Amino acid sequence: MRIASFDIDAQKGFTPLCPKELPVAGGDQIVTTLNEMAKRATIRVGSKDAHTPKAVWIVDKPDAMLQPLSYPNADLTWVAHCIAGTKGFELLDGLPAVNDYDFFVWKGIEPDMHPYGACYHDLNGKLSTGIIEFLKQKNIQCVLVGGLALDYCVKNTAIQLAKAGFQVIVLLEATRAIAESTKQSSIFEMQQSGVVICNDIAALDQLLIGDK
Ligand code: VGL
Repeated sequence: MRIASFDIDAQKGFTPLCPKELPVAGGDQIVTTLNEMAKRATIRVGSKDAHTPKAVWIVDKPDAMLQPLSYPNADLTWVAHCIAGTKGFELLDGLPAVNDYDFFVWKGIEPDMHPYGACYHDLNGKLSTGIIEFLKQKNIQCVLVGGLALDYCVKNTAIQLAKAGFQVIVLLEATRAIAESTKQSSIFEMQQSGVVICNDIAALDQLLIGDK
């Protein structure tokens, strides 16, 4: 089977290293597992949030977050995170340099577009980032998924990939959720879309052996 490994938004802005951004508990502890995951794949791809300080969805305080907006492609308010050129924009230490990935997506560059999934620049699955086309061109059948955060960008990317026809495996040890409640509902939603949820590398290896 042709396997790709996808590091979704594995950026410092989603970890306690950047407490003023969107610090996901344990977000900085996924690097070893992401690197192990990539050893099971022939192709490694990644994405980053690449936001502008002028984005329309930025609010100053965490308690003003998650308020609905009426922009077609920016649905909620968030505190500033992963602003291009800042520490929060950097990949976690221990991951490859961006240039060493086989394909890379920068998303959320437009001030009024805040996509979650890494496969499309908009919220409606219209404007491709090119990742699906790249994976298909490389004859990839299965995509291993990890990164940050499970309940937003990882979930949406996994579902987009499943809809595009890939077998998708989300490795829980390689991701962390912003909140426990949305973690459980996200796992359910992904499973409803045919995504396989796997706890750790040992379980992933069992699954991959079974698929051979
Ligand atoms: C994300 C919330 C806001 C994510 C991005 O990468 O999961 N979550 N922006």
